[in-house]
Amino acid sequence: MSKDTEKNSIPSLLSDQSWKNDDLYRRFHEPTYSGATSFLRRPYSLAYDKADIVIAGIPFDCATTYRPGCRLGPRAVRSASVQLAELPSFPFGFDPFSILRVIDSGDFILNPHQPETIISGIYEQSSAIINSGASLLSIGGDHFISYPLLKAHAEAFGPISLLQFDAHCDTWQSIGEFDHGTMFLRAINEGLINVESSIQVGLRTHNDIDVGIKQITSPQIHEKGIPAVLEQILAHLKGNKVYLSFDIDVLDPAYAPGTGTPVSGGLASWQVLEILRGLTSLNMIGFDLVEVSPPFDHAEITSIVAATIIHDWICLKALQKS
Ligand SMILES: [Mn+2]
Repeated sequence: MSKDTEKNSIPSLLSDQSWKNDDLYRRFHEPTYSGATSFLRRPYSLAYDKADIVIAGIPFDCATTYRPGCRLGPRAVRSASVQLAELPSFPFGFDPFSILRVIDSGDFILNPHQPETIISGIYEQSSAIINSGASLLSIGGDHFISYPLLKAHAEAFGPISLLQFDAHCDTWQSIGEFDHGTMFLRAINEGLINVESSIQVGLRTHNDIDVGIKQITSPQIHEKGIPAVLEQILAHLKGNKVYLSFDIDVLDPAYAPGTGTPVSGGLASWQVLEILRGLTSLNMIGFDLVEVSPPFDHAEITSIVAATIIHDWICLKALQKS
């Protein structure tokens, strides 16, 4: 083939890289509307020890207090991630998968009809990934899943600094085993979290119990602006092993309607992304994004922002490695 013909030829269409691509540093263009979806089209694999980041869906929503549905979150977020898998990342301008090996390990196997197996099920499946040396990136599921995830991370890394984005503090007193508004109090009582070096961002609900975690509310973010808030977060977490737990309801319901316990007055998508993109200097050892409830979503608004937040977190990790 002559050079000219080569230049003008249309590249052959490929598809289904989620199961046909066996090179973790490679990705190819495929139609956004077709093919089996994995998160960002990353190959499905259980070879944890060959990966820098392992993505796992945790489709559990039996601890919700209001609207259920986030057991369908992992599937919806994977589906919404297709557009982000198409081009080099924005605003970073590079391909994170030329730097990091990222696999999608599918969903954790959990039996909601045997609730007594849920905590150990999440703990054991997440420990297997963490102990392989890879970072675990979990897609919920309701926020309760953070409790067994923190348990697994604290066992591997010691007590952790929690960076929590949320409309709710989730440190209320529990009235039962499974409650997505109480698991951080439980984690504190069990010594999984280092209270003095943890921080909650975007809160806009009240709790009579002050557990001692530093808080930045949504109104404070609106008033002070992003640079001032970022400065506080970075100063508080500097040098620590940070676990990022991101409840999508930190966003205002206008930006994330598809969630179980929406609260007005929250953050806009751009505010959240600006804060997140400023966290490059943090040592983030693990990450969960929770509470996306597709039955209450419209036009994939919530799933798209959730996929973007996760995508940007992967880019931060890539920036740190490059
Ligand atoms: Mn929460």
